[in-house]
Amino acid sequence: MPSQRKRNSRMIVTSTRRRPVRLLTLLGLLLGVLAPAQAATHPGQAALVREVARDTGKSPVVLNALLDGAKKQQGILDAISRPAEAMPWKDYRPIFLTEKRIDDGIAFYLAHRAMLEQIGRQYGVAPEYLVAIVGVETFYGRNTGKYKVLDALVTLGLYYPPRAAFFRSELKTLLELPDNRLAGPLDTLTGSYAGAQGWGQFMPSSIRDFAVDADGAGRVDLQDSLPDIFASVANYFVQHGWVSGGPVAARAQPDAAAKPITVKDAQPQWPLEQLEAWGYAPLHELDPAQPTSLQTLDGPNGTEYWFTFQNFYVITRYNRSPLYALAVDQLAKAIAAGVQQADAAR
Ligand SMILES: [Ca+2]
Repeated sequence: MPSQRKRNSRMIVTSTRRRPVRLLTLLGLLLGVLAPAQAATHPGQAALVREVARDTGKSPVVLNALLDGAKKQQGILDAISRPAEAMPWKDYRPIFLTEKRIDDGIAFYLAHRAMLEQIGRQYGVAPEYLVAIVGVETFYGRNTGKYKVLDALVTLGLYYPPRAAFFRSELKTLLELPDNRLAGPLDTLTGSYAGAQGWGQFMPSSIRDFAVDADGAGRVDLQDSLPDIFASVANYFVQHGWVSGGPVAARAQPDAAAKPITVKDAQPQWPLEQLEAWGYAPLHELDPAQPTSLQTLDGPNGTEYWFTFQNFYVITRYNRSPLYALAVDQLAKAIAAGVQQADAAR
């Protein structure tokens, strides 16, 4: 078989030519040091290295070595080119609102309660929302991503024209981050195919702008430090306008003559009483002056209408999808209810 012959010949080559190969590698490294521009492995690498070196004073040799070690991965290009899932709420909700995800969230909350509630008080964000975010993003840290972050951002920033501006900027930010803002050496970091890292799936610019060293160890570690992970999510919320104690979403009941409403994003744009005047009634008492928006979703038992508020909008700053924000809200409420039940049973 051809493949067998190929394997045999490769074995011979590697065993007899080991030394010359190493010498060549050494020579290559030496040439790389003498002429870093010629060492560029990726299109646009030389310009990127020049910019990062200029803006940070980092060594072009070190930057080139990092980028030379990064690989363009076809799997990453395939993953990002898949059509966005335009999934109805009735199919989206069951993915995240599973018994296991709720139970694990309750157990996680109870196991780390003091830390979570301390961070919740400090930032003014109810801790169940912090737990729900990492529950939806990574199943409480279990699936933080298997791709090398450097590969992901090199692939999308240098080989994917449709979103190159965004991902090249994230790649540049990654290279510019001080070592103590990262969970480990840059070439060892793993994350999603889009280069998001840690339990909360932070992009490099979010690490730069919103990540917090909450445990005081002198390093931001969104992979292994629970205080850093939860304080960083809380800080992200606060910096995007989270209202402490404010509502997120509440079911709305339309009357037969309710005015149809479509919104372009989840930003609250009417006082609740305006939506009431248009035929949407809250199921529970709510502040009629509360700035509100409305989501119309395709639920398991027909159309669902939801009043959404400022904090819902903040969750859509984490992920644009209103379905995501509603799933986080419902998971958070289920976790909070479970914790209350556990308390009552004691
Ligand atoms: Ca830390």
